[in-house]
Amino acid sequence: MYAQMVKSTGEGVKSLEEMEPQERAFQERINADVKIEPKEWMPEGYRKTLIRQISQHAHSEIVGQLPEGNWITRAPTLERKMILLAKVQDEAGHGLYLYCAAETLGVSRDEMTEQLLSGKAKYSSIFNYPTLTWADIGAIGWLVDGAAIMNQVPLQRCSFGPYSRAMIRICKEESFHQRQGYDIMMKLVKGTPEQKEMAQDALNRWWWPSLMMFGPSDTDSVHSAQSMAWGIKQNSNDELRQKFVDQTVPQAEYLGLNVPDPDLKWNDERKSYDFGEVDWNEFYEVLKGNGPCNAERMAARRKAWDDGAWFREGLMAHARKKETRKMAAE
Ligand code: BYC
Repeated sequence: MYAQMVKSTGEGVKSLEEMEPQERAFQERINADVKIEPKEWMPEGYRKTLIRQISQHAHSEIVGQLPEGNWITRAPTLERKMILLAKVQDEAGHGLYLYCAAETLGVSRDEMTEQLLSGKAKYSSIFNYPTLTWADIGAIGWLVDGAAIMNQVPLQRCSFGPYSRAMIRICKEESFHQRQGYDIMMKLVKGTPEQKEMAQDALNRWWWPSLMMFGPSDTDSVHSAQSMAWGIKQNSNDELRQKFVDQTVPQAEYLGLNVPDPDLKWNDERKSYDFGEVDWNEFYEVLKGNGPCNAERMAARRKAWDDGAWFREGLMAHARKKETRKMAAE
């Protein structure tokens, strides 16, 4: 597949013949499924693309703690509270592995944070929506983690070693998260009519934003062709969105809930669902910072960064002291 992509000179992707010898050798290693490690030579564009994607992925994990964290104190039972706490903690862990993977490419964690706080780096659009009821925690686990897994399983085969290895562990944890979300939805649909209504309302609000997580349509995706040629992405945004719809619609049917899309219809010829058009205007508005919670999320991250200043200074002072003692002892 990569070889084909690389041969196609469409969409600005260079063919093997057009490459300088060093770049061609690099591309041939990718085509042969050899992992690229941090200290090896790589084209500057490959490095930049990875820093952009991995850091944005890391920011998403960190910002993603906020909508769910909102329900930790209000989870309906002690067991649900413990599970939610553990899940939110897992997201923090994912953010840390991903920041470490990006650091191997020569960018510091402080620089990445600065890019997030200045608005230069994005994070997933999905986390700019509010969590209004407990059912939203179920819908996030089921749909948001479900979409994340669909996107991230192929990233385990990413050509860059540290990202690929981080994704293996992350995917294991995400599948547990997805099941806990579905479990909350199962409980609600089997509960009172009000609880079932709450589950339906959460599906209504989270369905379309979950489809937006896969990014713009293939015709509008600026990075896909090159990222696929480099083996960073294995599938296009539309391919993964379709797979997600095909996997999730039967799960909604099993729950007895209606997917809020009047155009959703099984296509027997394609053995796949046809579905309605995503509201791309809403997607781009959220990306521009105009979603329901963008300002709140950024304010929370800025506050966390400012409140943590004394701790970062303490750590640095401790490291300097240890270094001085070590040098004195030598
Ligand atoms: N939100 O050319 P395209 C999770 C941006 S799950 C915001 O297709 P690419 C979690 C894109 O960055 C979520 N921005 O780009 C789950 C680009 O802008 P820049 C995180 C988006 O990179 C549960 C522009 O639109 N997952 O963490 O080839 C609990 C053009 O797009 C979005 C990942 O990040 C969006 N939805 O493809 C807790 C997975 N979509 O950068 C946490 C890794 C697109 O040029 N990332 N944009 O300014 C990817 O797989 C890819 O980066 C994407 C986009 C599929 C997201």
